[in-house]
Amino acid sequence: MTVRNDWTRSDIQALYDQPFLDLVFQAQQIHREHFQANTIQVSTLLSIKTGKCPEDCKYCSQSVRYDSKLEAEKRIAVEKVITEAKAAKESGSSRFCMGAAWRNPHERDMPYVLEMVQEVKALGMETCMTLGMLNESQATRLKDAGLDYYNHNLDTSREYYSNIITTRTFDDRLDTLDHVRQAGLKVCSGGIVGLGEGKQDRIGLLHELATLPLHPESVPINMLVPIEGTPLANVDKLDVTEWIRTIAVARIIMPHSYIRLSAGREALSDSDQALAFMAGANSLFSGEKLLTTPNAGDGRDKQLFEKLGLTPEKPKPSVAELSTDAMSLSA
Ligand code: SAM
Ligand code: DTB
Ligand code: SF4
Repeated sequence: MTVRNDWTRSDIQALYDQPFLDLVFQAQQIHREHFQANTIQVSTLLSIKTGKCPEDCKYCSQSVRYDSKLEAEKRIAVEKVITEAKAAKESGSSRFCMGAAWRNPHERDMPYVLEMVQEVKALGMETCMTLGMLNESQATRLKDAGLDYYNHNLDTSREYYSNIITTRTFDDRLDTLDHVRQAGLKVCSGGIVGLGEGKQDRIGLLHELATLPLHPESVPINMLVPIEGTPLANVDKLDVTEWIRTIAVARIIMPHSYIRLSAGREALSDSDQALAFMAGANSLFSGEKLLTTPNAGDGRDKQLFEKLGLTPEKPKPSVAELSTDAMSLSA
């Protein structure tokens, strides 16, 4: 099947509206044509600068505008990041994703993040960052330092967007994605469901992602984690089948992309998670914490993987491990 960037909203709506089991079945068939079955990519997140973000994203614990009771922290030391990255690799994670509560990185932050990328990369992990908006030069410097992925979500449909964020526009987000692509970085971009949006907005988000000039290599589909003190704290909970439908449609229309079962997984039963994998999700965040909220945790994931017969994708060997191997070969 060729990759299409010309999906129409009505194509996507027709997929979305199928009987649930037909949709999940079709998604699993497409999944198996493009990916190894029963294999899952595992990423670990770390917040490198927490809280006091000037943006007003209504779902977020880190916005300075809401009283979420989150304790803000200054930039954490690069050595601490490396310790966490090593532990993540040890527990089977292949990608380390570093997030900062910034509108965008300031120039004074660039040496800090560039050093971090170089050091995490040298461990043999894939690197990912999510630092807010990027200009072209910042994207290029991150790429040159060894960054593999940049995460920047569209979050929701263009129509619903201004109900959720007013401090940056939907087009600002598309501009950042363009800078990331132009720099040769891989794109991680998805959104959130359960923000009080309608089905048309979930379809609109999927449509925007699947009609980008190139599909994002990685598509996180988050479910809102309601945060006390934020405007979305008490929004009606979205039925989990709507989340799974969104995942299944993403799998069908972006067949080569990793679809990530992202924030909100902690609240899912093992069988709901199994259904999401059946719908084509093949990536997740491991570890006890996402950026600021609790996550499923390694122990629970290990049991889940064993129960379902899932194998995590292997982390690559580090530069140090490769040179040790080379030395033992030549000895
Ligand atoms: N500050 C940067 C930015 O917004 O680009 C990076 C970090 S931000 C926390 C990354 C993404 O996490 C957001 O775009 C949103 O999709 C997701 N996210 C944040 N808070 C969430 C929540 N409470 N529930 C679900 N997803 C959330
Ligand atoms: C993404 O789409 N989800 C991750 C990652 N990209 C950076 C973040 C989820 C954050 C959930 C709320 C929190 O822990 O603060
Ligand atoms: Fe800031 Fe990112 Fe949270 Fe928005 S999602 S308030 S930009 S940390």
